[in-house]
Amino acid sequence: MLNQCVKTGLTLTLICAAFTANAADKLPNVMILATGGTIAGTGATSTTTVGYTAAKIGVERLIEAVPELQKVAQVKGEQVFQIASENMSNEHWLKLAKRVNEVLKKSDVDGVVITHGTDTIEETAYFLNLVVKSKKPVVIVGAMRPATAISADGPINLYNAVALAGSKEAVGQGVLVSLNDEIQGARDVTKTNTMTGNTFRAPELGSLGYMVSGQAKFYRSSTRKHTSETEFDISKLETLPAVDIAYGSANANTLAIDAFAAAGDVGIVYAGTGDGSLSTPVRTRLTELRQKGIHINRSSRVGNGPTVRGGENDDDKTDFTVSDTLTPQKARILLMLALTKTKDSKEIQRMFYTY
Ligand code: DAS
Repeated sequence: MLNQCVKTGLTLTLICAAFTANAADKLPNVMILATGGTIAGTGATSTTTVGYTAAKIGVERLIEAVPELQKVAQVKGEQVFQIASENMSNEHWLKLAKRVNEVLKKSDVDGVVITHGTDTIEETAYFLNLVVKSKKPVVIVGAMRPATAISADGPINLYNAVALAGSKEAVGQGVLVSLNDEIQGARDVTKTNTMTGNTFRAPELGSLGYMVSGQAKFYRSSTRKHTSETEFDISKLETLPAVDIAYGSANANTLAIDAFAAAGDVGIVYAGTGDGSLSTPVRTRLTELRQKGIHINRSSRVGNGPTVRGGENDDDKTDFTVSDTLTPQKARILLMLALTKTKDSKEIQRMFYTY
């Protein structure tokens, strides 16, 4: 009798093990590329939610801290950088994008998650949205509280990001940003609050959907080209064209744009007031710089609504382009990539209406 029980027990164990192994085989394979930020941050106390140190915890510890990840994907981790994202540079982006494209080419990778600081997450997301050559999901995730804080949001954000990156629903949706149970598109997402958990919004154009108990629920898709439809190729680039942003205000002068020109910039994005308005001295100087060959993109500091061609400036006459609804920080990204392809203003403007 005892023998029979032992045999039955063993058989059941083997069946369960086979089931578990079989179920694990059915889970998507998700690669986590870690770059730093608050999600990997540590604070002096469990109530320290600002004034902590970002980029301290390695990717393996981030994964260990969320054992539930194993229920939604087969996860591997790689530490690409360990930086606070205010230090993200064009060179970091090129290295990260090349690694993402390399990983996504692997047949045993179904999606990628990038852990990232929240300060420039929207910029990295948009850059990757324009240079990743795959329909496979790429989800960028951060946290507004350090890993050491009470109710740290990193673990649930990481769980949602891995579930989203392994989901069929996210395929072909472009690069996504997911925090706070929301799914945001790379083109329109921006950080709207310096401190709170719901900071990532697409203020008027809206999020794409929600993460509901680890399930991706999409209600919208981006209308602009991205990822597998992009015309940009960074695979052979070691640097990006020098493009900087000048910020408009009352009493605006030309000191910043003069400095950019003197430094050899090939493009300047001007974050104008209102609909990309330029003070007279700024307009005069930007027109002169355009005539010297520097590409000028008129954007707006407002944060919502399109900067419209011919609205506050005769862009045909000055040969400027406009950023449409892109924020200045995203217009810089598109202008840099555009200048790797063309110096023709009409072609550049087409790109701003395409991506
Ligand atoms: N300094 C911020 C950054 O790394 C911390 C964060 O919010 O992630 O972007």
